[in-house]
Amino acid sequence: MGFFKKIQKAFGMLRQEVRILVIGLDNSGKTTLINHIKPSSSSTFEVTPTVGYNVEEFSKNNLNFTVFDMSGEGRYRNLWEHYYESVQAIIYVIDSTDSLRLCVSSDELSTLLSHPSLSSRSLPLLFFSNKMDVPGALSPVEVMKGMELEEIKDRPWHITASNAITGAGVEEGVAWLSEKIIENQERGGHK
Ligand SMILES: Nc1nc2c(ncn2[C@@H]2O[C@H](COP(=O)(O)OP(=O)(O)O)[C@@H](O)[C@H]2O)c(=O)[nH]1
Ligand SMILES: [Mg+2]
Repeated sequence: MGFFKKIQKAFGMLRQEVRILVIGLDNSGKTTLINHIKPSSSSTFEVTPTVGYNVEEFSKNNLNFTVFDMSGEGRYRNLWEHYYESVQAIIYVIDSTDSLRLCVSSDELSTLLSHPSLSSRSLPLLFFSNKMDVPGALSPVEVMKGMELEEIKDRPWHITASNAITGAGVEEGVAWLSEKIIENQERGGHK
């Protein structure tokens, strides 16, 4: 079974549309990851209206993925904030070889989670500690510490190492996420 089919099967219990936001700093591996997840037949929509702002989207049946680059400057933040209300889960991609920008990524995460549309909802958060194949990459535990993920106590989160090029780790992460989305919808999605 193809990966996308498996995702759809995992989400098959849901009648509602599922929107997943894929976010993280530029160069973390989001586009590569999403290209790995999406079925080859799906229509993809990509716009790059201006340098520093990039959005990609694909949907098939009732599964929708939206990908944003965080510029680290917040200049374009208002362009994606309106998506927050309609998402059921967030995939946060971290370049585990980029230890220099780990604190930037951590700050962006804090800003994201304190947004009014997200702070009152217990959306599951999946972290990919990506580029695990690169020698010298931080381990998921090191990324977890650097990102201060243990401070997140009010929503389910999970971190897993991934290689977005081969897809290693992606399936495990998405399986965890689909389970949490289903649990959340059964509870009504509130804290
Ligand atoms: N070695 C390795 N390279 C990766 C991995 N994921 C992404 N890349 C590379 O990192 C660069 C940035 O990836 P991209 O998906 O464009 O990042 P985005 O800016 O977050 O969309 C590209 O050259 C990718 O080929 C990975 O898991 N391992
Ligand atoms: Mg990209």
